[in-house]
Amino acid sequence: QKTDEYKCWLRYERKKDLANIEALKKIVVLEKTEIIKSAVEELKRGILSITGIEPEVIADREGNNSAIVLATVDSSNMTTLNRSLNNDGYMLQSFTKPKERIYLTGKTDKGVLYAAFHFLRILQTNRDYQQLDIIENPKTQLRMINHWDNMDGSIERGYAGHSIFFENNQFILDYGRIKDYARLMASIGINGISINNVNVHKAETNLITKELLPDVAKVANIFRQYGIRLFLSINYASTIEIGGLSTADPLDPQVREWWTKKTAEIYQYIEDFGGFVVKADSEHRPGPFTYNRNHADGANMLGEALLPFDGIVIWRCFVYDCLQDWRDRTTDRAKAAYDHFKPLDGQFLENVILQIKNGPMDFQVREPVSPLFGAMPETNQVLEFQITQEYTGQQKHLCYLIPQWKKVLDFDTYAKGEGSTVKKVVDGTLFHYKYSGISAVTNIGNESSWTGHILAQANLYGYGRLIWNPDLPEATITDEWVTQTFGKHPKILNTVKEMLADSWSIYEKYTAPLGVGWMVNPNHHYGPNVDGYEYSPWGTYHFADWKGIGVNRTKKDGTGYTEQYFPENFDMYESVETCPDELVLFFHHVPYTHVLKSGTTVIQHIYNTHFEGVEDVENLLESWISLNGFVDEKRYNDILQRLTIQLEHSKEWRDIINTYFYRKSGINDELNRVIY
Ligand code: GCW
Repeated sequence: QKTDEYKCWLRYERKKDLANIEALKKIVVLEKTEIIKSAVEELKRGILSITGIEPEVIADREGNNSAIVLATVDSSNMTTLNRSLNNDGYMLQSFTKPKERIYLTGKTDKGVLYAAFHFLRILQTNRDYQQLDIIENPKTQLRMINHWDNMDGSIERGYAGHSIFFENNQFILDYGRIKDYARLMASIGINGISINNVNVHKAETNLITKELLPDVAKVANIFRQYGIRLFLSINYASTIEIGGLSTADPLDPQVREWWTKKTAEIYQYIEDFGGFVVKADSEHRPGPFTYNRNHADGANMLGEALLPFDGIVIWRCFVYDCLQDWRDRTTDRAKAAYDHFKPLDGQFLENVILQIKNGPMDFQVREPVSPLFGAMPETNQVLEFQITQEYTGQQKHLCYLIPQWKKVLDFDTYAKGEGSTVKKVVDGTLFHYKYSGISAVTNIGNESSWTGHILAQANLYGYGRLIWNPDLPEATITDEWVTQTFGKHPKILNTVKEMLADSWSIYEKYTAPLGVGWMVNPNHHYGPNVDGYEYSPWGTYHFADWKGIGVNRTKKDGTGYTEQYFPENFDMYESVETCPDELVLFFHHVPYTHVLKSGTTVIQHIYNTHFEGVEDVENLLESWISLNGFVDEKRYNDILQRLTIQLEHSKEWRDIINTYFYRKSGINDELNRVIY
């Protein structure tokens, strides 16, 4: 028996008022494909669970029966619909006369599957299913999930157990679990998943060998039934590690030939293989720099090999000097991705896509948007988010990331004048990219809840829903998730919704202030340590001394990072007057007595937010306790436990940060609260 926490938002809770609906008793299928089979299976499962009705699959072209009708546009002769639907799009329509018919029509069979999940969502969230007239097209083309799973079973930055794919350097092949995973992902529209860590070590380098490809293919087979293409992270130096060559020079003909053959071999096992995800010349991973070649040379070599098969290269831009000297104030890690990649605009093959982290540093609780978005009109771009909460509480703390991601997607780059938002860059419309999309590092593992913190399921769900349509309001996404996960009681809905909505800003309050980031313990990145990364080689500094804090990234007398933005944003960030408070320490070094736009000084802001943050966590805990009896005991207790830990650890953050700045600045808290 699968638990509620395992089923996540596909619980399909019983709804008494839906017990006797004619249309749910029969399913008409006009076309049979593997994916449509999955759609039928899901409808049967969902309808049975929600209504108690066991639908029967029948053939009925004429419409003599009340039924749900599954078809692609072509098989249903609705070819006029073709114009309104993109590749993964679909239509939901219902009629009550003469028979109750509910049409789930996809442009392709994938659309049919998405329509089935949408219909089940309607039933679960008590929306009217009798007056459906909905056309849905995903706005984002590549809707990807990246795993950082290693073959030994560990997950880099994983906070929910071990890998669901690997253990002891072998595939687990728990088909049931992988299938449930594929169902969850398809239900939110994910269409590509890379299954292994971008740091490709020895064991994972072998994923593209004859020994392991049969197992990779088995996972791909499951994904395929749910419209998901499988991707692999590859080792840039594979020609040396497993190819018997002495070089990985991308312009060496032997190297190129090796990749061409290797790629063809992969497609013999997996006909719809998605392609390669590549972390090269980054954090000690090999790459083309060794051979005095650039990233375009490296990426294009792989692109060429994948081109005949419609495969793509997802080349990451997380490239920077991780052996910096902290005394060197001219090197700025924030500038690195832009400096490396912008000059290469237009030099990449058509099936190469650059994957760019949302911010210029590394998934901090607050960062500006990476200036690379919008800066490369001739190069396909994919945005990378991090669902796993590496720097946002590691699934011990509640931190709902949808508000953060929405801010990124809505950010105006001004690349082509006003309205050149990040979402328009990565949906491909601003520059007419051939490929574009959004990726994220997943937060799942093999724990029964998939995500450790049950409320972190909301980040996974919300990610899929948001990238399907970046214009979806946060509240819509949250409502859907809460209702499907915990049922429709208004008290639960309102309470959980509010908890989620505030959680990112709460987390920000008691951790690193005003956009400066870091201040975590090195390596594992959990818990406060103000100077943890201060004198380290990673390029992660706050430059706090007794007078002030922050990184001067201005053109005027700083690192010049601000210049990477288009003029409107350059102006905003360059001047401390117009720089938004929440990022002021990211862009400027200011005295502790600097007065923020909010009217408080930096030092007082630090004290205030850290005290407030802990009080807010107390309130989160109170809110949750008020749901005792409204949520099943297991999930109630589990979440209670996490919130209790969060409260403890937020106090630690408060005290360590406040003490540090009190001692450094010597300035008292205006309210004379206890600072150690
Ligand atoms: O932030 C760093 C993480 C690494 C990660 C790297 C990356 C997979 O701490 O664990 O490596 O980012 O994104 O490549």
